[in-house]
Amino acid sequence: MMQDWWKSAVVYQIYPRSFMDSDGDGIGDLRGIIGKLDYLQDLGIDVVWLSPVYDSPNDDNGYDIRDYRTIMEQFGTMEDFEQLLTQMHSRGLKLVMDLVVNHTSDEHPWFVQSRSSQDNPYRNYYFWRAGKNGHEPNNWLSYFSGSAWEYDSTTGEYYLHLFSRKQPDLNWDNPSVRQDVYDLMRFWLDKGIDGFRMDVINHISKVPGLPDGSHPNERGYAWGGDFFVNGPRVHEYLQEMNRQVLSHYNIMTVGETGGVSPADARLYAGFDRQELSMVFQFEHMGVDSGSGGKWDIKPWKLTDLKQVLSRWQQELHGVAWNSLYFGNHDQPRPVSRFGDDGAYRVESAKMLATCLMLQQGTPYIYQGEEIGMTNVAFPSIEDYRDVEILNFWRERVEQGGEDPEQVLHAIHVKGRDNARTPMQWSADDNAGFTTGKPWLEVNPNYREVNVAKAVADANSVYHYYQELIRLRRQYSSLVDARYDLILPDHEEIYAYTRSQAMEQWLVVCNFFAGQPEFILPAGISYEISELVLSNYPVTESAAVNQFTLRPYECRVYRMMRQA
Ligand code: TEU
Repeated sequence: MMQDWWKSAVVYQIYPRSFMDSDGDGIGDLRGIIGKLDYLQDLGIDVVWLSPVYDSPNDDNGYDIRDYRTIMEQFGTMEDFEQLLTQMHSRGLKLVMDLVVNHTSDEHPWFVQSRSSQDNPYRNYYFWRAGKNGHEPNNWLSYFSGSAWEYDSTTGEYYLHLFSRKQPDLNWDNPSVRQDVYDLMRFWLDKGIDGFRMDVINHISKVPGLPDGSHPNERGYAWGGDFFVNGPRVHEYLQEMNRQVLSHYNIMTVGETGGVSPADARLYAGFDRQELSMVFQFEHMGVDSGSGGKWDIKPWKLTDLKQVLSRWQQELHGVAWNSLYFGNHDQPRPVSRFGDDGAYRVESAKMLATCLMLQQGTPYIYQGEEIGMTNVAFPSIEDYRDVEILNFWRERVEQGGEDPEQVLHAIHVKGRDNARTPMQWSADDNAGFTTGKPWLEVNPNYREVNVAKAVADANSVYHYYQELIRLRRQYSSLVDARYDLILPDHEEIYAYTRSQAMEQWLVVCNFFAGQPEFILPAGISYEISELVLSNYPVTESAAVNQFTLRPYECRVYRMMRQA
């Protein structure tokens, strides 16, 4: 098995709570996933990234782990897990688990011990500090609204939680923490899993002293990311993890690293770094956010999106590996965010997939993207479940007195539950996801948008994804060919080439409903061209030099130069 098999792989992310329920409790589970492995194999993906399935009180739907070595009861048993892994491997599918070790659940035994007394051996597994002048130890904001500190009356001190108050941050400066994490990683790797997605892994090293963030808001709180994002010892810890654990297995790792630049990514995922295989960057996820962050919605510009993605392509080429994604369990649905989820849902979903998956890097398909699932706009905050959404509502509406309609609109556009509505399998009740009451309501468009309908329709988004995945597998040049953006200033067309030896790919995507003229820039020479893929019927398939694009039209040409 090649050491870097993940460079040519296509990954499919499963959010288990919403994928398939086998026992009618309204919550997805492992046996539900087992029942859908043929579907995943037919799609053509190679790897499944499985969001956390460990025991958890589900304050953050499994990203708050209470026991790293047992399966969450709602998801099934360890025997179910081992059957899932065996059945995936028998189909040639690989399984990457979600490693959440920046923090645990506050119900994890380590934290239960740690909070019990100031001299407990586990006290320094977490960050405990005395208050300052009647306030929290510093002014950091949590990602989930409010202070990043929670007062605990048992010992009269505060503990740090960058996320929910039920997700206390682990103290990675403590060597015992690191060894216990490495042990739990080996527990799963020795079962035969094929790697880890590492949750907020670039947050594990905090600046000593935990200094205040600058520019506090009117309530006195500030972004503290300067003191925990890409912290002072993060590479030391990841290189130690690689030496002691990762390098002993033929696996892939992807770090979730919000706040990294391409230069940072070269340190985390450089071919010569012995840290991670690749990272998830977030710059392109910020093109529609203003200075106030994700909830400060601003119109996005295609030139910004092209500039960000192209910079990542060029600055990692040949030195580090890239991940490619538009969606996941934290992001709104791409077809609603960057495409058209109305009249041109099918065309724009295909176009977005083409634009993304033919770039250099490992593509990640989030469950439902392959059938063009869309955002949902529930009428009431009562319909939402995500801790980030509910804390945002409480802070802005209940405490801040802001306009509920405006806050609900921001949730409709950017809320994480957009991606967490149950997978839409059929037009049956609850979209065939469950025979019970779903933990989160199904998107009302499931009768129109579902797997059964997509598989039966040769022109569906699903069959187009199959074709795209086949294309990547057929042409190895798509793994290593160099990416070059063309028409950088065009506000409607995203076009790029991928070049290797005498072969050149031309990918042309119309991101909007207009009908712009594509003109091949001078200097791109070729002798032979072949239209390999498109999301519309194309008659003048040879006309690669100039053609008019239809709404959300994309075309892929393979061109050859003669020696
Ligand atoms: O997300 C980390 C992260 O950066 C999120 O705060 C993300 O930016 C935000 O959700 C976008 O609105 C990881 C997991 O993917 C997320 O599901 C967890 O809630 C979080 O860590 C804490 O474990």
